[in-house]
Amino acid sequence: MLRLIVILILDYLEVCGTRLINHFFNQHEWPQPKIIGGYSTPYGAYPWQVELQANIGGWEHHCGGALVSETIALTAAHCLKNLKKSQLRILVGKHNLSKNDKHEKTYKIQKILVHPDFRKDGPHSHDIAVLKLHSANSKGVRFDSHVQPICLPEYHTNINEANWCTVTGWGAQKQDDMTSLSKVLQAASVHLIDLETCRHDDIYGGRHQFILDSMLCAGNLEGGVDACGGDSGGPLACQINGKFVLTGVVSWGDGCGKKNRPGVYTRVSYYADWLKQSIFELET
Ligand code: 4AZ
Repeated sequence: MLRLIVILILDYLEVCGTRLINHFFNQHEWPQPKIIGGYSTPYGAYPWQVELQANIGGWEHHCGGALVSETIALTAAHCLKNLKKSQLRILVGKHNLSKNDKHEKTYKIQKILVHPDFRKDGPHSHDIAVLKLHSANSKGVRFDSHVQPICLPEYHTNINEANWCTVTGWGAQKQDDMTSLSKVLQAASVHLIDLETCRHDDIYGGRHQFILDSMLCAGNLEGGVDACGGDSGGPLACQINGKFVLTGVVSWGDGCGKKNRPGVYTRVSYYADWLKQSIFELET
């Protein structure tokens, strides 16, 4: 009953970046080789996580994404490469890929906006896209205890205020085995790495893709904790002023979990204006 009241209040206030199911990392727990160096999550602890499936001779896991409103999800532009919108669908409330989850719902995609500069400044640049979900009732996704939107940052949001961030996905658990998808949603706690450090010669300096200001590096320079294939498009969520904010979108990296090769994410705050405009355009 109390839970129902909280949901009704959250729905009414359109609060983003909150959750009813908590997930605290126990640093002493033996790390399992998941996401890379992550943990299995409790169902509903990342209620903004969506699964993007592609139909390539049958529906299958393709990428992650993040729900930001009743009708809009964000993902990485590279996840949409060579696919028509009829070959894509979004699942919300997903937890275990080999089961029917209690709160899961599937949506077709009505419209896609890929960032106009995608790949303009290198192979992995401006890797962001906005998806409008198609639903029979025009209201879109119904939020519940296991399905909630994440907040978007403003251009000026100081993401360095976040003391910890979490990347989530069903992606590969071993970097040399891209087929080792996880059944249950995984989460790993990662540090934000400043651009200057990430551009060092022994990290991503002097490589084929320059680290742009529109990118964000996160992980562990020692290696061992990272996103990997199949996590792409999924959220890097940071807690800022008590709310989870979509700080990064899983984009690329040299392998997964390697020393001095952190994960590279699309820096969502950099796109705040484009996102506002695109979401407005798609919602109206
Ligand atoms: C990929 O192939 C991919 N370690 C995603 C994330 C990272 C590397 C590769 C970051 O989708």
